[in-house]
Amino acid sequence: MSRPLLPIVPNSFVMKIPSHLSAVSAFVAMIIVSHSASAAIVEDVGQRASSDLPSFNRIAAYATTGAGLTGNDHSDNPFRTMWLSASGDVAGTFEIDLGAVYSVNSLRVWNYNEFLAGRPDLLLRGVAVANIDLGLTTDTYTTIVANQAFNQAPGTVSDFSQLISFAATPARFVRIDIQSNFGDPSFTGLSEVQVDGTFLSGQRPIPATIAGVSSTIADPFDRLPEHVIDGGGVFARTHSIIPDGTMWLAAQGDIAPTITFDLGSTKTLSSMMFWNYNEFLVGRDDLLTRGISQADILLSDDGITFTPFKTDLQFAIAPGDNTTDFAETINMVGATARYVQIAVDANYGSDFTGISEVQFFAVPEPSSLLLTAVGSCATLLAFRRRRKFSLSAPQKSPRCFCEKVERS
Ligand SMILES: [Ca+2]
Ligand SMILES: [Ca+2]
Ligand SMILES: [Ca+2]
Repeated sequence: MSRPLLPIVPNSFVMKIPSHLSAVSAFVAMIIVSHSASAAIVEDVGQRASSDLPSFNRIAAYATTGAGLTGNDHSDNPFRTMWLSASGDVAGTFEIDLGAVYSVNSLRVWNYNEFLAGRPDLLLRGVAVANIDLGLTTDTYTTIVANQAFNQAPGTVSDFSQLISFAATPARFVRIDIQSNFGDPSFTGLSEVQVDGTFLSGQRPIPATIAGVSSTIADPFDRLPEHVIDGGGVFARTHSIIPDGTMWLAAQGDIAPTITFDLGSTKTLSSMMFWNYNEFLVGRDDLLTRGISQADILLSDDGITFTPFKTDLQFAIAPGDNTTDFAETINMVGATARYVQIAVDANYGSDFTGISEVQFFAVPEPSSLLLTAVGSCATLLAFRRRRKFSLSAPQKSPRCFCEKVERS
């Protein structure tokens, strides 16, 4: 619901804006005030860890999707609620992909909180010291907080969260670079991490919920349809190969299932991003044939009556690794609806069918476009004016909506 905010104009720029631009800067200032930058928890983030413990249902996704949280109290049962490293990876990394650039100003961390009677040593698996790194890309991490001390979890169901604040920094990626745990020789884990920030730029998916599915495989599998919209398994346009906690799988035999998404209210869409079913086990390439080969997309305003929007769309089989960008972009221009349904025609040959992740993107609101344009133009004009006085050689400047905005 929150609006995209203006790009931050550094103080040095604002100070040097020539007087004839004062009207523009005043307008920008007014907008900044009227849309005051209230930071909020970034929802549905992607994540990855240097290793996971899927055989014990302790994967990175369970530490960012809210699993185990009731309000701010976190469960003391790690089953499907916490992340734990593989054995031996005691000083690894835990990374979060915000999906867009935010001005990030704090993390809220719930340390590893596994409780068993007579086993207080399990709490030694918590992160003791870590660097907090931020980056616009995963190649440009900068350490924002070095050697941050983490609080050990109490082993009780309670709010034991720790707020780690720092100077607001533009970033898409957050890395907890673990230096040590509290002494466990084999494992390190976390219960939950939330990132607080203010949206700056990029494409954010529309928050969605699941309105319905034709079927879902039952326990002991955790392949609920929610895992295709909660960011579980997504990282920089790749997706995890671990299905439980990150993918949806329909029940055996329901090879042409339907899954229906609720966008909360009627939205004018621009695109849909789709990651096919990506489960991989050595010697089991057949698991990838659970992916969708062909499907229709239908739209509805009431969730009852659906109208075909795309028919017989083709989808690629997933790569079965967690390093390939295999996101497929479907053009949704012309679609205005609250509900979107994927109705599968066929999969790649399995008696199961599933999906890893789906994201929907809206056409930006006109007001947002204007705000972005005005903000960009103010920055650019200030920059151009400064260069006019400071640089001898004229250079081409990128064009934007400046002319239109100046006239309006
Ligand atoms: Ca959790
Ligand atoms: Ca997923
Ligand atoms: Ca069809």
